[in-house]
Amino acid sequence: MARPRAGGGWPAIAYSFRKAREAGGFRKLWTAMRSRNACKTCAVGMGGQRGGMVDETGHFPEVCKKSLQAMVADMQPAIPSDFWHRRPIGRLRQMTPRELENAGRLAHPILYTRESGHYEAVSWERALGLIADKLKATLPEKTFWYFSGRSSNEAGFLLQLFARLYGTNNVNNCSYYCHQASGAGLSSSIGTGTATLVLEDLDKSDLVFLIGANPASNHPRLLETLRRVRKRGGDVIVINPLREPGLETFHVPSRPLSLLFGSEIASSFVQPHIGGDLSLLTAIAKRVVELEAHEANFVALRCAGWSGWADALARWEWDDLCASSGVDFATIDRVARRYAESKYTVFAWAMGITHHANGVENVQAIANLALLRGMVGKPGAGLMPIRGHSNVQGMGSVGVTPALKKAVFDALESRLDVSLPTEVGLDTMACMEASADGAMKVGVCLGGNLYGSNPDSAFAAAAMRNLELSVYLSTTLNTGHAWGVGKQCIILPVMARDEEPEATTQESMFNFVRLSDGGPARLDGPRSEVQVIADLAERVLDHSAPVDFGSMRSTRNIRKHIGAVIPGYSAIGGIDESKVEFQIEGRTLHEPVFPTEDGLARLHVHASMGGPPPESGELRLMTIRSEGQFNTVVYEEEDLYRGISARDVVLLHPADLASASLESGDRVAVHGPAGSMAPVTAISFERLRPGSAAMYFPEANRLLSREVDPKSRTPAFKGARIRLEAL
Ligand SMILES: Nc1nc2c(c(=O)[nH]1)N[C@H]1C(S)=C(S)[C@@H](COP(=O)(O)OP(=O)(O)OC[C@H]3O[C@@H](n4cnc5c(=O)[nH]c(N)nc54)[C@H](O)[C@@H]3O)O[C@H]1N2
Ligand SMILES: Nc1nc2c(c(=O)[nH]1)N[C@H]1C(S)=C(S)[C@@H](COP(=O)(O)OP(=O)(O)OC[C@H]3O[C@@H](n4cnc5c(=O)[nH]c(N)nc54)[C@H](O)[C@@H]3O)O[C@H]1N2
Ligand SMILES: [Mo]
Repeated sequence: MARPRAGGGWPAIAYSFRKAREAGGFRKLWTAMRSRNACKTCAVGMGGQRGGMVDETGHFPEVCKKSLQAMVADMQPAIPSDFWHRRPIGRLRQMTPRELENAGRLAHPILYTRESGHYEAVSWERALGLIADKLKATLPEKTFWYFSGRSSNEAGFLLQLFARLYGTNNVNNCSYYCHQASGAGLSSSIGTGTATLVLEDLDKSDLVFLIGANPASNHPRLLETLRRVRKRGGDVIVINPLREPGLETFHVPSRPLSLLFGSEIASSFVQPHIGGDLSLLTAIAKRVVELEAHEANFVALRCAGWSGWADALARWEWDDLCASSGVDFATIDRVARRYAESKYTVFAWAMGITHHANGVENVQAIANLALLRGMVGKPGAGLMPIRGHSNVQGMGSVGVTPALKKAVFDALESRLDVSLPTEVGLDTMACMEASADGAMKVGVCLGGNLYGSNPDSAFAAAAMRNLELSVYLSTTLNTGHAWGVGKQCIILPVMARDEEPEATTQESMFNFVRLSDGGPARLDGPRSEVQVIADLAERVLDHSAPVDFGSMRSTRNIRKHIGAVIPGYSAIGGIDESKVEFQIEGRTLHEPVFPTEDGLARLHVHASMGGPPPESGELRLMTIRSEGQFNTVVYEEEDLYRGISARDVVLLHPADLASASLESGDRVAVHGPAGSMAPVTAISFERLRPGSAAMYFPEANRLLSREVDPKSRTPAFKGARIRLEAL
């Protein structure tokens, strides 16, 4: 039985002390945490030149467990060189994500060959030589380049440039498995793909919609901001099939009263079906119009498509909207009335919205609802995708996408006097499918865990097994290094951002660019990411490239290029002298003029309201993160706030347990579209809405199909249907 508890508080603090011991003392960890580097975990953004644990409004200390975990992981000693013989690949595959992460830091290049069956330490010279020879002997279109969001803007920019000069646009990042639907949806609505507001705007808002997000675990620093909204008399309406305990009450560690007594975060919870958001958001909009609470001038003068959308809203039947959203009319009416009263509303969302086959439509529906009352294009209100990795947004900005924006493409070609490939590049899932078809020979991954983050794990392993060479630039071991390996696999150990010899930059979800100073190397072996990329580029492009990659070992030189070619980034060119961090130009929308061709926002009409209802015996499944993990890296088996002590579980509403004649604790087999998992413990979780089941990512990826949203190519990680079988 689950025993949920409030979020944050003493357990988080006690945990800090435990972690400090592991890191070799509180002072050592404190110094590391306070160094002038951007926080390594989520994209709320922390640290940089204001010092660690300081947010964009200057609040200090802002701490979260995950940032401590990430830091302590980087402070581990090196994996000993005899480790690899003791652990052939078969053994590595038996290790849990946690054991792999705790094995230590990668400190020397390692080479795996299928014949030998294990990794072995090799010299940098040999590793880089092997990779360069292989790339030279391979057609560029038979390679792909995947980037996680942990690396710097400089490393991202350099590696995508190298890949394109080598000859391919198969360049993509983890955003395709994350917020791509937000970028695509927002661009189609308002002409820009990122947050329209800054952190300070939240301090002016009187209402926040928090949709499909669990920031208590995943963006804990936002909880202090939400606490302030509530304290000022504002409301936080949470839309989530699961009433997250951490969003009910959160003990903000940096606020003594909150720490002792806890702060209420959610004013109310609305629990749609998994995937019911499009209907729910449409229904709220319909009700706002019925109440005549929309901003008639705004939708008429600042938006295109008002009359078409108004007609569509009028046509939707209440019964259909309530049935497909799973929310009753009284609740929709209450939410619409509260929204109608608000002067400044912020709409924030995360993976509960994007991880669906209609993710883009979900995001458009959020934008529609915000535009309906003129909540985009003024201070204190706006649209706020809660981004994942600490620099995933920067990766997109600096060109880590299959297609470069035309302005960037032109500027790069003319500044560097090069011609770049124009073939259509493949997104992340397309690269995996091409690998499965045998059309890919080499995959290069800058960080991340492409295997672990993929739906349909058996497919992902088979796809990567087809590669002749897989290459990783990584800091620690993960399941991808065990399962996501080609005939040969080379792992190059790199430095974390606070070990880099030179400064690097990162972009937060509020479009704020931070400067990280770097710091002393903790270990002998790992190299700077940009140094490794420059070395490789020089070898592969045989010094014949028009670009001087040698000079790009210095991040300062890379920044000059970024400043010259990336829109809104010009201030980065002088940041080494000025040390002034900056807001990217043209992103924050405090005026209702939109960066579309005609300056108008677009209201979108949606023909259908998501997929069909589940068949009898089926449940909707969402795969979620626990408090104790960061993506595919699991730090603890326990999910503290939800009160779940193991990960091989399926959470079910008591009514669903009863109708399957099960009791909490029973063992079941879970059958999904791509595979089955057994045994799994069924757990009664009354905070879920009936008909919905929840399981943990990445384990549950074994079940999920490769269905993607056709408009953003994001997998439906939260849109699966499962059946249970009693064991
Ligand atoms: N501690 C920690 N922090 C992290 C991460 C981590 O793994 N651990 N990962 C980072 C990354 S890369 C990302 S992208 C973010 C992820 O941050 P989140 O998006 O908050 O994480 P998830 O757990 O994937 O899902 C969030 C919520 O969506 C709800 N949900 C699922 N399906 C639906 C639905 O159909 N509708 C609605 N309305 N809600 C739904 C779930 O109940 C859950 O509460 O966090 C970042 N920060
Ligand atoms: N079922 C299901 N699947 C999902 C999701 C879900 O909710 N459900 N979420 C999706 C989402 S939102 C995302 S973002 C993806 C995650 O996708 P990824 O970003 O690919 O995966 P991570 O687990 O975050 O990658 C962690 C690894 O990055 C490496 N690393 C850490 N720091 C650094 C660094 O400074 N430099 C370098 N070079 N490497 C570093 C370490 O080796 C670590 O093991 O998963 C997706 N998959
Ligand atoms: Mo993510």
